Amino acid sequence: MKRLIVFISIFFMNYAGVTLYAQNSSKRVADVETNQSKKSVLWYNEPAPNSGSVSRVKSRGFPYDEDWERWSLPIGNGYMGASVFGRTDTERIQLTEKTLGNKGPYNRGGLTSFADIYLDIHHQVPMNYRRVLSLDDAISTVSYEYDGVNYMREYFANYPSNVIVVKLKADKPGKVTFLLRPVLPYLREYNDEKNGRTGRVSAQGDLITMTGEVQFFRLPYEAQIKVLPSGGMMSAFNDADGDHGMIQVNNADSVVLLIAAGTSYQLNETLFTLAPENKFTGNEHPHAAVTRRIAQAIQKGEAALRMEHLKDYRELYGRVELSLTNKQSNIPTDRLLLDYKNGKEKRYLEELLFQYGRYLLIASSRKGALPPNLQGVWSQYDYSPWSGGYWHNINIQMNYWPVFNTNLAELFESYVDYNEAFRKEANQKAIAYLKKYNPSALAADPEENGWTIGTGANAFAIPGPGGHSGPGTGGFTTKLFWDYYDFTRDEKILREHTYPAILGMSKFLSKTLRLSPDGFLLAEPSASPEQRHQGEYYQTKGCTFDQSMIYENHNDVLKAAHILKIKDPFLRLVKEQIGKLDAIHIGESGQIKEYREEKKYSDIGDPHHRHISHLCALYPGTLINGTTPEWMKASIVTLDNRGDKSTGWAMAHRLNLWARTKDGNRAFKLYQQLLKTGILENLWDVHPPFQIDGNFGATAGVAEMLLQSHEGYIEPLPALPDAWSSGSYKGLVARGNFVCSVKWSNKQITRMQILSRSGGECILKCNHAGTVAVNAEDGRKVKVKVLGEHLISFATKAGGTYDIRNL
Ligand code: FUC
Repeated sequence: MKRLIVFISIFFMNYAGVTLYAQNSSKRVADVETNQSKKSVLWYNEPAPNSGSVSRVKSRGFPYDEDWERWSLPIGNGYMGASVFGRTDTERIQLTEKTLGNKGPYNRGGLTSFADIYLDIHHQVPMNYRRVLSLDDAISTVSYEYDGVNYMREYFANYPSNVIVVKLKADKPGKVTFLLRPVLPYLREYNDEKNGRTGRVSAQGDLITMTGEVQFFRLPYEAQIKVLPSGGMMSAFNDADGDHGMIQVNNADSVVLLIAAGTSYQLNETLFTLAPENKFTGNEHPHAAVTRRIAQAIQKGEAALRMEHLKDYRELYGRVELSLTNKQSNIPTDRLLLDYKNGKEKRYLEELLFQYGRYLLIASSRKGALPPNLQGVWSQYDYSPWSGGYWHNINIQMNYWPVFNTNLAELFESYVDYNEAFRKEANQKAIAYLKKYNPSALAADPEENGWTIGTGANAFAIPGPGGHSGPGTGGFTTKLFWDYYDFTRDEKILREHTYPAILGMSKFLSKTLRLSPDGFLLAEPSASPEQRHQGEYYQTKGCTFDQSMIYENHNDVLKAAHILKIKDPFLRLVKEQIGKLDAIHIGESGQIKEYREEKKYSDIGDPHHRHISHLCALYPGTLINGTTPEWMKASIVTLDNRGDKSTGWAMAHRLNLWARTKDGNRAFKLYQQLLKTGILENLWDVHPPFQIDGNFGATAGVAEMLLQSHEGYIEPLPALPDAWSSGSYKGLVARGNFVCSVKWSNKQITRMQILSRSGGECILKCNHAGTVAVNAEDGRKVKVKVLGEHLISFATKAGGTYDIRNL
């Protein structure tokens, strides 16, 4: 790693720099690109607007509050998220904790907002206002001048200590004065609808405690805010009922707030099997754990917490750099986006959105916490859209599409833990499904039926497949488990996580197939996610989505068994079945058919449906690839017919698909379209409403344009658009655990470096195999084998770095 860093410091000189928080004038600044040390920042010269009450607008039946969705800035540590509004009159920090659930929109539980933390500051017309979210540091700041004093606030979410830290300071002593006034939202008496929530806020000394219970799950929750002022006076107030505690701070030099929240939720397999009111019975009340976290944070102190946060965060975030321009735009992010929409494109914004996906993933996917849901770890709503769930017909998969290739593999552990916890219930779902649809295939030994998953899962319950999305949703999910191994090449991961997941899935999927009169094995019933025909969800036999996802999973099982040297008679069946899946068909329009019974494109279903599930075999699957040129051509016909216009995540899927066709300009068009039509001022992606999958899919898509490795070799710059004719990246990961850094100019690679983290043979696509030179870090020439006109290979040592020229 050290060696890589040395290389990078030569290679990417323009990244060195210092953190500065320029006090820009809130007056309109000229749009000048500077080439001072580039930072990745979102910034605004106004606080988030305040248009009054929340949830006035609806989108797809769900609340859509523009102030929150478009303008608040998110920080998070996997467990908790905070949306910061940056206001100077009354600041609002909206707090989400992933395990706080209520009845939700479907009576199956769902994410709900934890609290709103208000700070009454009463600074009405500030000067030189600026609020920033630094992606380099995962710190948000607010700074302004008021009445001759410069004020500054800093917000960060520390993962190792699981606390959110807010610091308020001024450049003159005794000037920090505010009322801390947290509010618990959506409180209701317990009632027959079971949507009650109790809660009280009490203040004592320097501590505010928010505690209560959610009726639906009888789920206790608690948050604490510790107030640590330097100088000044502080007093705690409570109303007559003792339900609305507040703390007034007067004339302090600076103040630190430490925020910790938790519930009695514990991720384990029994929670998925129990009735809502019993899921958390007997679990420890969160009071002790929250108190402990606050006590530990006090002991560490703000400066140490900040250092701990930076060390933890930068180690992950700093692994990847992308440079499409040397210049940093100096206009606020909302104007940058607006300009972009009006055709004034800035490469800087394209870089920023890419890195933002990585930022959001680090902020919402950490070991020990639940995986990122449809809103990541940020929801201000009573009932979050689609319950803030883990939708398995594309959304949760897309959340993790950038995790491996953008060098964040360990963030996937939070999904692994969740998936393994629901596996027992998922086995029950598999049994129920087979009993209903294919009883003769049901195995007597319950375990032999494997596991399955349907679309609308969340932190509290999982469904089986059926209805609008077929059993292939399981194979779609397990692709992540295969990639988890394929990118890390960690045999422990393969043995302990990947193989059990994909084997169990094959066991289930193998029993969903029936022999057709022409000798093929077809999933029955089968449904291409959410596609409708004549107003109804369309059900059939052997649609391309189901067949291809079964193929992918079966194929991965065979590869894994081979590596692990596993002999199991079941594998023979898997091999036999693969030969009869007959997944991909080309239709009369030259398209990849969505259904076997389809002739011309869109005989069946909505021609422009947002889901394009029959191309999951192209991405994230690999059944359609460069060695199947006819299918590739047909995929392009399908993509063209489906059209580029769609909702947030759906554009992101198209972006990845176009990248796989190696058409850089078309992929770029999708990226631009996503930026222009699917991105809000705070760079969150909208379906609408806000749905974070599109952010993650966009980041994955950019990585897929710059590096591919699914065809048995590493291909640097497989889909480079003309607009990115020169640039560089550092730290993207290829299958085989090769960390790749590339510099190019005029669309030609000038230099490539590969760190081999796991050793093994490195196969590389190049322009002229004969001219390629590879050197190890000690300068030694490495023997290169020419495998073809455009393919070379060389042996690598684990930990070795290789410099490649004349590609
Ligand atoms: C999938 C999509 C919907 C929505 C939901 C959360 O089912 O088809 O449009 O994004 O997930």
